[in-house]
Amino acid sequence: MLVFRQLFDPPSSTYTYLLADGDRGAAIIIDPVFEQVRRDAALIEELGLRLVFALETHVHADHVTGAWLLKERMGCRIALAATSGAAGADRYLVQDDVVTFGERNVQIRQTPGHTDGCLSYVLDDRSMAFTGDCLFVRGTGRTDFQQGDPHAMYRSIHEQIFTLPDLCLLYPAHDYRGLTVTSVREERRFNPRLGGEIGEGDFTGYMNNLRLAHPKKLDVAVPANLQCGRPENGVGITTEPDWAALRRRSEPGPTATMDAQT
Ligand SMILES: N[C@@H](CCC(=O)N[C@@H](CS)C(=O)NCC(=O)O)C(=O)O
Ligand SMILES: [Fe+2]
Repeated sequence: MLVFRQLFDPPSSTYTYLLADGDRGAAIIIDPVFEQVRRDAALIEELGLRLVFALETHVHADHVTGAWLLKERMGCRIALAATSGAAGADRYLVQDDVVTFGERNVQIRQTPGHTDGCLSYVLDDRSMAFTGDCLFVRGTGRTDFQQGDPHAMYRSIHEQIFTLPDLCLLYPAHDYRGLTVTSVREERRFNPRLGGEIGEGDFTGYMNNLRLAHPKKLDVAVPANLQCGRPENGVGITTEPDWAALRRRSEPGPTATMDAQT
């Protein structure tokens, strides 16, 4: 049985994905967010899973990854693209590599365009793919910084994503309007930037005129993510809350009480 959870970080509109082989207990997490590590670790523990890999779709510019912190807490390994330029990973991935969790796996497709080191992860049965900041629901990632290249993105989408089965579900790294998932067939038909008969010239013209403001966290996020989210000298970021954890004193029921742990 496949365990699948789509998690959300509201400040950065980032989706994090948890996938596991429910029978073997082995799990991977794609694009964890630093500030959400406590939530994600609690979920992994509650579900009785063992996190084997934290995977990045790319070096993010808008939030700090939770990969390093998850490795500290849960002993997982970190993997991202060989072309990412990031230090501190345990494995550097290239086209057609396979990351295994239990008896399941994801296969790597290089999908540059938003950055040089963008990867998409395709589930073994090709029923789902995680497209990072390459293809969004009815949109795409931007191509105006971090080695962005709309020509490369156009080729990545057509050659690496639109060649997946029509019904393959596509899960992006962000959505800014509340949409959660799409499919190859939907995006081929309805994506306003490259659906239907839209050619490379129209796509690149559109992308070169987006004029978006830079992400607010760009200056902090990129250097941190080039170290897989490891704080400078491995210290300096508080990971524990400054409030007391709750501990149940009796079984749930009308008389159950919850006390602050001291
Ligand atoms: N306002 C957001 C911007 C986030 C942003 O630029 N996101 C990138 C992905 S890292 C993107 O491709 N955005 C596409 C878009 O906003 O259309 C922030 O400050 O963080
Ligand atoms: Fe990004």
